[in-house]
Formats: sequence, C-alpha cells, structure tokens
Amino acid sequence: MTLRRLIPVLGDQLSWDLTPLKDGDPNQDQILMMEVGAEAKSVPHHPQKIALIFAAMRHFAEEARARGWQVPYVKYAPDSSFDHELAAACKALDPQEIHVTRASEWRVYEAQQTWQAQLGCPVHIHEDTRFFASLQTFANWAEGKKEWRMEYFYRLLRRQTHILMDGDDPVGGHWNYDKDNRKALPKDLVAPSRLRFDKDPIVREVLALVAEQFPDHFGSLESFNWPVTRAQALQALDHFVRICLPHFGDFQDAMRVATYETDDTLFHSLLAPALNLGLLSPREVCGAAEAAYQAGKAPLNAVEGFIRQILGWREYVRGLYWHMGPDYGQSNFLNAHTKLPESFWGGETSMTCVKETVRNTEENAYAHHIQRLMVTGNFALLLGVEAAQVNEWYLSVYADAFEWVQLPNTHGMALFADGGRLASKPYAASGAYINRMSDYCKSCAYQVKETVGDRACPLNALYWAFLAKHEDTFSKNARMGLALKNWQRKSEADQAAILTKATEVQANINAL
Ligand code: FAD
Ligand code: DLZ
Repeated sequence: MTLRRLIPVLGDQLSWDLTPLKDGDPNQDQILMMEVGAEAKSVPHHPQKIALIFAAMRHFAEEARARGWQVPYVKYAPDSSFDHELAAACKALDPQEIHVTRASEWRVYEAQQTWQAQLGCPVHIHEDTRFFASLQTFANWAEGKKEWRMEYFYRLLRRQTHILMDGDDPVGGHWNYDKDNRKALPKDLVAPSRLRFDKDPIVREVLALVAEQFPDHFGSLESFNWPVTRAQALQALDHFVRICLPHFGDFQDAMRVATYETDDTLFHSLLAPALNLGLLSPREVCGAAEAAYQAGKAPLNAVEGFIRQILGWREYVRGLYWHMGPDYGQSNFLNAHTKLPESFWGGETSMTCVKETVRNTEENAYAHHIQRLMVTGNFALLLGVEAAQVNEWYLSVYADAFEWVQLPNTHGMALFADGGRLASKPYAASGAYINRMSDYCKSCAYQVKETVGDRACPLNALYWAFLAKHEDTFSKNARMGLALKNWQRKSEADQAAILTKATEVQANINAL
C-alpha cells in the first residue's frame, strides 16, 4: 500500500498535540523516530540527558504502536544522522509527503529546510504549537520597542490567557510577588523527597547503552530518576503541586550544601525536562498550579512565582531565541576570552559554591536556577569566560538543556554577551550575595567578608574588577549606578590592591 505521509518525530517532540500527529492517520501514515549519533555527539551531553531522551522516545514509540501506528524506529548507531536516516527511510518506504514539526533549534531547523531538495519529496514543516505564544506574537510585541523585558511580555500573556487574572487586573492586585520570594532556608527545614520511578526494561536497556557508548561524557548515570512517559510526568506534576509548590516561592532563590539529597532540589519542580520533551504541556502545568491556588492549597506568592517562570520566562526566552536569528550566540559584548575553568568539569576547587553546584550537575544533570545563574553563571561572567565555551557547557550538562531555552539564559541572562537584549543589567554579584542566599560560605575555605589576601573569597575581587573593567560600558546604565559609585568611592590604594588580587585570581583560575 502507498504510504501517504512519513512523520518524523524528534526527541523533543513527544506530544500528541503536535499538528503532524493530530492530522495524521495511522491507517495511511507512519511515524519515524531516530536515535542518531549526530545529535547525541553534537555536544558532550550528560549521560542522563541522552538516556532520558532515548528512553522517552522508545516509550513514545511503544505508545504510538499501541494506538495503531507503524513506527519504524532507528536504534542508536554512532555514525547516523537525521539526514541519513531520513533518506534511508524515504528510499525504503517511498512516502508521498513528509510532515514534521519545526525543530526547536536553528541548527536542525535549517537542516529541515534542505530536506525537500535532498529527498525529492514534498516536506511540510509545521509550527510547534506547544507554547502559549506563537513566534508571531513575540515578533509583534517586540517590534518597535527599544527594550524587551520579560515582565511586560509576561503581563501581555497573563491578559491573553486569563491566567491568574481578576477581570483586567492581576489576582491579588500585583503582577509580581518576588519581594516575598527571597527567604533564607530555616536550618532545620528538610526539603521533600521526590517520587521514585521504577527502572522498567526500556530504561534499563537505555542506561546500559548510554554507559557503553558514552563512557567519557561528564556526568553520572547512577541517580537517574527522570519521568520518561507522560503518565510518569503527570505523577511528578501532581506530586510537585501537592508537596512542593506551597513553599516554592518562599525558598525559590535559596541554596544549601547538600546534607540530604533533597537539598539539591529543595522545592523546585524538576519539570523542565518533561516540559521540554513534550511529555507535559505548559498550559496544563500552569493550570495545575492555578487550580492549587484557587483551592486554597498554595499561596499566591508561590503560584504566581511558579507560573511566571513558565508563562513569563519560558515563553519570553523562546520568542527571543527565534527573533534574534541563528547568530544570536555569536556576539561577545563584554569581550570575554578566558578559558572555562576545569572546576566546571569536576576539577578540584575549594570554592564551596562552585563545588556544590558542579556536584549537583554531575550527579543529577540538574542544578536549580539560582545555582545556574548566580554560582556558575556569575563566576563565568566575572572571570570573563568566552561565551561560546560557557554556552556549550550549559547545553551539555543539564537534562533539560535545549538550545532555544539554554542559549538566551546563558548568553543573555548569565553572561550579558548579547549587550542587554534579554536583561537590563548583568547579574554580577560578589560573595555577599551567595552568603545571603545560601550556607555555602560557612564551610568554604575562603572568607566571604575579605576581598584581598590569601583567604579572601575570589568572587569579591573579581566583582570589583568586573565593574572597573566595564565602567565605561555601564556608565549610562542607571541600574548599575550604585554599584559603580561604590567602586569609584574606594581609595586609589584600595582599588589597586583589589585589581592586583583579581589578576592573581585570574592567573590561578584552575587552582581556586
Ligand atoms: P523550577 O524552578 O521548578 O521552575 C519551573 C519551570 O519554569 C521550569 O521547569 C522551567 O520550565 C521554567 N523556567 C524557570 N526558569 C526559567 C528560565 N529562566 N527560562 C526558561 N524557563 C524557565 N531551563 C531549561 O529548561 N533548559 C535549559 O537549558 C536552561 N538553561 C539555563 C541556563 C542558565 C545559565 C540559566 C540561568 C537558566 C537556565 N534554565 C534552563 C532556566 C532554569 O534554570 C531551569 O528551567 C530550571 O532550573 C529547571 O529546573 P526546574 O524544572 O526544577 O525549575
Ligand atoms: C538532544 C538529542 C539527542 C542527544 N539525541 C537525539 C536523537 O538521537 N534523536 C532525536 O530525535 N533527537 C535527539 N535529541 C534532540 C534533538 O537534538 C532535538 O530534536 C533538537 O535539539 C531540536 O532541534
């Protein structure tokens, strides 16, 4: 029988809501899924990330077969690529048309645009409809604005979606409850345990494959516990909303040395991988959080704070990623050329904040937002690490890392390498910030209250040197005024001592 449509489903498109599948017919069409070396080796992905994608893909294929679909499934081969496997499938199956969802990143989207000519078969690329805002909505909003700020895009989407709205006004009278969301963790508070997911035969097979094929990639497989099916992802969502969401806001920015394994995750949702793969939709996740507020089961500061991450940040960075074009990651606004420290790949360090964040990353393919932004991100920003190296690291090491969301967060938010398209000022901080939001400094070899001298926290001198180096660049940025004034108020002798210390730190970057 003639094959009407071949529908390639990529590893982060595991949703039945996507147009090619919604419009497809299992009696006339087939789904193609491909585990390919070109994707698995495009950067040194954390083994848990690869295992998660392959296990979720294999489960999705099983589910599709149970729904009556035929699913040619290419199991992992190191030398394979989408282009190669697609050509082989077209040769074998001779489809009349190919229908695919637009890839989530520029590199693969550009390849998709060559498929029709390469394969000699009509290729229809459908928009990814899993987001609240279309790319056109972002483009319309961005057009003519001198500055793009997440807060205003978020308000537009609150109004459009009626999420947490009371008529035309935000529920509770404010758009944002962040001022209530910066509490320090009480010493005796133990964060909740997470659901454990059984390692079914598919997961076990994939873990063995990944261990064998990617033995040198940074990261451990031992603690693998990601939801790999929609059913598991829904259980994780329900568990988060009931147990963690009520405290999500209060302790959203807090960090602490892991005494218990739950200190690595605190009250965060761990839902980003499931959202990014398509196992959960952002609409249902925000809906579940809003319902908890309406039922009196979670306070407004927590629910608004959580929804803002998804309806606000997630939508905003996706819009910005596509709007900025394929060269977004090429800029280097702060002229940063330092090499990524070895401590990012697990090399020794006495800085507790970096050690803890990298350990969490290595063990769990996870670190929460403040660890990513204010520990490793801030350290890379202050050291002036070349953006491309930092971007590649972030794209590699997290289970939720896909370029459309990783790049704006790293290049724009953490490094200010885009010159302020995403953020109004760099998120630069000295050790004092880390000390306020964590207990890291208490067990650190360095003294957070000292700026110069052998025992001084390296972040302090680096912070002042960062301000001094970019004084001219930021002199017209009102949000940097106070910080620059504090630098300018220092005596010449103090400034000189601090800059000398910062130079020493830079010279010893792999021995800190
Ligand atoms: P929670 O703290 O529970 O937040 C809830 C959800 O909100 C997340 O699951 C996520 O979907 C969304 N979210 C939160 N913050 C952001 C944000 N800034 N941008 C977009 N969505 C957000 N997120 C990714 O999904 N993939 C990445 O590759 C990624 N790279 C990042 C790199 C850097 C340098 C920084 C600073 C942030 C990055 N983030 C990334 C955003 C954020 O840190 C993660 O989404 C979050 O830590 C994931 O953990 P969680 O699911 O427990 O999130
Ligand atoms: C990230 C990734 C990896 C590691 N492997 C695969 C794969 O083998 N097959 C697949 O379909 N997708 C994989 N992915 C996700 C793709 O890279 C993802 O679809 C792109 O990031 C989107 O452009």
